[in-house]
Amino acid sequence: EDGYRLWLRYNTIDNPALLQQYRQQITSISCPSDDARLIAAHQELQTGLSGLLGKKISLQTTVTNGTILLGLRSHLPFIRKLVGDTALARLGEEGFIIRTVKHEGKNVTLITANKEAGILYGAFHFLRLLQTQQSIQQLSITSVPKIKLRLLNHWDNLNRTVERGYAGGSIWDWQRLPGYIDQRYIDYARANASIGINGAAITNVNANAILLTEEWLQKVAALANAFRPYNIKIYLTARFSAPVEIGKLKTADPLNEEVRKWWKDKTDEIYKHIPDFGGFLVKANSEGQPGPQNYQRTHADGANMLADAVAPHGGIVMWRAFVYSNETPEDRFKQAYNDFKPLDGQFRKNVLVQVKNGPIDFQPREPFHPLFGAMPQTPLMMEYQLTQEYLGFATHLVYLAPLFKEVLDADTHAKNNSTVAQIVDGTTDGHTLTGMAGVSNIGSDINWTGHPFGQANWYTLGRLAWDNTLTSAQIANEWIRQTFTNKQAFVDTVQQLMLASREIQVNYMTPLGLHHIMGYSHHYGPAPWYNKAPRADWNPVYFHKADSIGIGFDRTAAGSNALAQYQPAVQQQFENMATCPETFLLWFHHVPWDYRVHSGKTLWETMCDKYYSGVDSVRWMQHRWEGMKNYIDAERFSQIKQLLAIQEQEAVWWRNACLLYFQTFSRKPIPAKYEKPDHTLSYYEGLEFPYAPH
Ligand code: BDP
Repeated sequence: EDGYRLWLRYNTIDNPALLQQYRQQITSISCPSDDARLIAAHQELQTGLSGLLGKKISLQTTVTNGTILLGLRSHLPFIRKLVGDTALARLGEEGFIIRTVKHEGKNVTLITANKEAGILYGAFHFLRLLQTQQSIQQLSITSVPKIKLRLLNHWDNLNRTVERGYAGGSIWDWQRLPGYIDQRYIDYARANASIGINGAAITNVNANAILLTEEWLQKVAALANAFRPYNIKIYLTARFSAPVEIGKLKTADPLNEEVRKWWKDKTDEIYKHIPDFGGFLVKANSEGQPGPQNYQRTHADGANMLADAVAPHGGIVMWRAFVYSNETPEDRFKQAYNDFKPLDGQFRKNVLVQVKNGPIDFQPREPFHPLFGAMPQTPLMMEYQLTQEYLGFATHLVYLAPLFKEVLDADTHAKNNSTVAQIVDGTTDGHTLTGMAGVSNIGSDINWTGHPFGQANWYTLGRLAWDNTLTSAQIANEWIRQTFTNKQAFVDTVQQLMLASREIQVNYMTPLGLHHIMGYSHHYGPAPWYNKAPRADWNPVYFHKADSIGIGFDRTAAGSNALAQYQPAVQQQFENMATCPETFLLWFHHVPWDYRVHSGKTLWETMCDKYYSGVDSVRWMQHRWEGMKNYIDAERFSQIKQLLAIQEQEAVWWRNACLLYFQTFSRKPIPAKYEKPDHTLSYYEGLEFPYAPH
C-alpha cells in the first residue's frame, strides 16, 4: 500500500455476508453507448466491481438479474417512462439518478442522467456505496452538484517545480508531452471525476506567458484529450503582460484595440487546439504580477477584455481578488475589498471573482473574507488552499474540512439566507455561474500528496464543491472507509482524530486569533519575532503587534477599522471584546495581557493553556494512532507514525518559540504546572529551517 490508489482501491469486500449479497446483486454491466464518458464510466465499474467482488464483472449487451445499466433516455426509451423528462432535466448537465428498477422482468440498477457526464458521476457514486459498504438493495438516489465549476488550481511551473508544493515535483511532464501520456494523467482524472471535480487550472497563478505559445498549447491539448473522458476541462493562467512578452506589442493596456485583438486571436488559437477549453485564471496586480492597474485601468477592465475573448467560445474568466500593495498604508486585510467592492456590477457575465476564504492568506484560522456578501451582482468563486503552506506543509496531519466548513457556515448577514455557502452556491443572489477551487496539494510523490492524510483534503474539496451541506464528519468517514478500511474501531478513532486535528494545530501554532507568524517567506515553523522582510505586511510583527500592554491587531474603529467592511451584525459581534469569539480575538483586538477571557483566566494564561494543550493533543493523536497498528498495512501505518513524531517535535518548537517570545512582552511566567521550554528564546530565534521549498 504505497497510497497511489488513493480512495479508489477496490479491494475485495472483507465482510463475507455482504460480499455474498453484493455478488448476487451485481452480475454484469450494460451500456448501450460508446460516448467517451460512458466508456470511462463502465471501465471504472468493471475495474472497481471486479476488485470489490473478487470476480470478473464484464460488459454485456443483454440485461439479466443484477445488471448495472448505464444509459440516457435517448439510448433506452424506458428511462423516459420511468423518470420523466422534467425530472431528468432537473439533473442539469451533471446530476444523476441511481435506482433499483425492474426492466424486462429483471432486477437491475439503473444509473441515468440528463447528460453523459452525470452517468460518469453516478458510476463513481455507486462504487463509493460499495467501498463504504452501504446497502444497495433498494436504491433511489438523486444527486445534483450545488456548484458548477469545481476546480483544482495547480501552482505548477513550467520547469516542474511547484509553488508551495510539498509532494515532489509537478505531475505534468512537459518535456515528454504531447507525445507521451503518462498513466498518472488518467489516474489523476479518475480520482477527480470520482469526487466531482470538473476542471483544472494546470499552471501557476504567477504565470509564464510562454505557456500561451503554439508549442506549449499542443502539450496542453494532449492533457485536455486525456482528461476529456473524465469530464475535466482545462483552464490556463494568463499572464497579463503576455501581449508584450510573446506578442511583441508595446503595451498590455486592456483598452488598447491591438491588445484586445491580440487576446482574441490568441484565444481563438487556444480553442483550435482545445475546443472545450474552460477559460482563464488570472492573478493581476498582486505581489508584483502585471495587471490592468499598470495602465490606470481597473480589474474589471482587465477581466472584461479576457471575458470578451473567451465569450464566443463559451469560456469563462476567474479573476482573483487576492491583491494587496505595499504602497498603500492600509491594513492588508482591507485592500481586496477596497479594490473590488466598487467594481460590483461592472464585470461581464462570464467573469467570476475568485476570493480566498479569508482576508489575509490561508491561515490556520481566518474570519470569512469580507467580499463575501459585498458583491451581489458578481459571482464570487471560493478559493481554498489544499496545499498546507501555512499549516505544516505535507508534514503535519491537518484535516481541512472543518476549516472549509467554518467559512461556508459563517453568516455574512448581507441578506436573508446569505451564509458564505449560499453566496458561493448562488442561492443568495441567484447566480448560476458558481465555483469553488482548491489550490492543489498534488505532486509527483508516489502517494500524490506527500502526507497520506493530504489525500483527504483533496477528497474534501471535490465532495464539498459537489455538496456543500455534507459535514466534515461525513466526508472524513467515507474517505477513511475507502482509503484504509471499514473496520469500525479504526473508522471511529481516525475520524475523531481527523476532526480534532485542525483545532489542535491552531492551538500549537496560532491560538486566539493570531495569524501569519510563520517563518519568513517559506512559512514553515514559528518566527513571531521576524521583522526584516522587504515589505511591512510580510512581517509577523506587523500581524501580532505584541507590546508591553498586550497583543493583537486592532481592527475596530479605533484601529484599522477593517471591521467596517462587514455587515453591521457581524461587525457588532466582532468589535466588542466581550462578544468577539475567542477564536478571533487577536484578529480584531489588541488585548491587554491581563484581560480576562470567558473562563475568567487572563489572556496570557489562556495563551499558555492553548499552546500547551496543542502539544498535548498531538501526543494524544500519536497515542491513538499507535492503537491502529493492527488495522492497516504496515507501510502507511509507519509513514503516519513517523510524520506524527515530527509533528510532535514541531508543535513543541512552535509552543516554546512563541511563548518565550511573547513572554518578553507579557513579562509573566509560564504557569509552573507546565513542562519548561528546554531552550532559550535566542536558540529558537537562531534556528534556521534547514530546507523549505519556496
Ligand atoms: C500566497 C503564497 C504565494 C502565492 C500567493 C497567491 O505565499 O506563493 O503566489 O499566495 O495566492 O499564499 O497568489
